[in-house]
Amino acid sequence: MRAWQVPSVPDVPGSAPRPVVHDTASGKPVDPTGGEERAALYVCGITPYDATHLGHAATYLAFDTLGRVWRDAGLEVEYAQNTTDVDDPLLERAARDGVDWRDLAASQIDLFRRDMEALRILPPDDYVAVTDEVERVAAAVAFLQETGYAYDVPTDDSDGDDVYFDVNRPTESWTLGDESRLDRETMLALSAERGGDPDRPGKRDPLDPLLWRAARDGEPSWDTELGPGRPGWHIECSVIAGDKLGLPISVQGGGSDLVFPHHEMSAGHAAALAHQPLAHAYVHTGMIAYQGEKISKSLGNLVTVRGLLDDGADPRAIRLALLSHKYSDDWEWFDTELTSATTRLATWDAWAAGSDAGHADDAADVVARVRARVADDLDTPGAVAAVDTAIAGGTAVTPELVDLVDALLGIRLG
Ligand code: 5CA
Ligand code: ZN
Repeated sequence: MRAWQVPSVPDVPGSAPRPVVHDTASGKPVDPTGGEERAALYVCGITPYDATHLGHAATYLAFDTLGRVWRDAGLEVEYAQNTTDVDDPLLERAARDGVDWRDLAASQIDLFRRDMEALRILPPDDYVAVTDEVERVAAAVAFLQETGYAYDVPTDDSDGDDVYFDVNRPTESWTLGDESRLDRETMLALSAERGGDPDRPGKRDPLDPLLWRAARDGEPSWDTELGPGRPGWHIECSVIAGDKLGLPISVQGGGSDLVFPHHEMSAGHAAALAHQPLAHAYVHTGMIAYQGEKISKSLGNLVTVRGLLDDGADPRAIRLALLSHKYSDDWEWFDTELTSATTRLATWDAWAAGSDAGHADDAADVVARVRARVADDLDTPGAVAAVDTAIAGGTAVTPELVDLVDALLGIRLG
């Protein structure tokens, strides 16, 4: 599927150090490329049933930053992202609003593309709709059935059986809890909250996740080797990541609400399919709140990128506001975030437009400091502070500094 327009990224002489990022699975900072010259990134994409909110924007911006730092460090980056264009929340919203689920998904994906372009987020090389991968997912589920990792659960409202993953069947590269480091009680609670069905009768373990849902009346389905039905959630990301990037990938990314069950189960599926870990590192962004609660399509407390742009916000200021927070922190958006970012941006723009009244030989130090900050677990607040300090200290602007701010922070000054 078409992704979105690639923003220009200037080449800056020299290079960033190879970045380390915090890996949820090990709890440690790691170089997820394992020292290779290629980095493979998979980021979980949107479920397209409502507008891009600031939480989404912050998450995709964090991985955009990782891509930029990898490039600046001289690595070849391959990036894939899915869009969950068939799933319960999308179908429920389409039914509520009396629209075709396909039209709803197409319109929201279009909006998302426009928002990503406005924010100058690097697009994935492969932007993959789950509805284009159903055959591949069905083949993977059939393979898991043959190899004993999947089993059927009878239904009373369909002609076919649903298929579940057996979390207790051992693999060499995954055991339940490996990637999330959570205890069973927490896993049960999160599973119920986030799309799982621990109370479904007939499962071997309440935590076993759905791999394939047999066709129901009024629900979309595809005729496949498993019979008519549609993919479960976690398997889509394992299959797409493996198919587009090859396993193990460097980073499996998304918001912290995906740690369990989504990334845990995606890793389990990948291990059962390929006898490989899904990823060298599982990197998670914090949750952004608004009016005291996590911003969420289902809660409806949305601050959307589109809304801010329509109110006249400079997209660079939205970017700068988000970059002023550490990607892994949970934080709350206040309307003042945008006013302070707009003020900061005006200072940066004026500096970029100024004549060299300061000492130009400081510029190389600033370049090195900004590079070091972003390479250290994407410390963008540190990088922003380094630019602030340089300006306050009278560092003269150079074309190289302007290019660096553009290359690493995605903000074109002047
Ligand atoms: N389609 C699935 C992933 S396969 C999904 O979670 N879609 S989503 O539309 O609900 O979320 C898209 C991305 O935005 C996910 O990485 C999610 O973790 C992240 N996200 C959602 N809400 C927030 C928030 N309030 N703050 C930060 N990130 C968020
Ligand atoms: Zn996903």
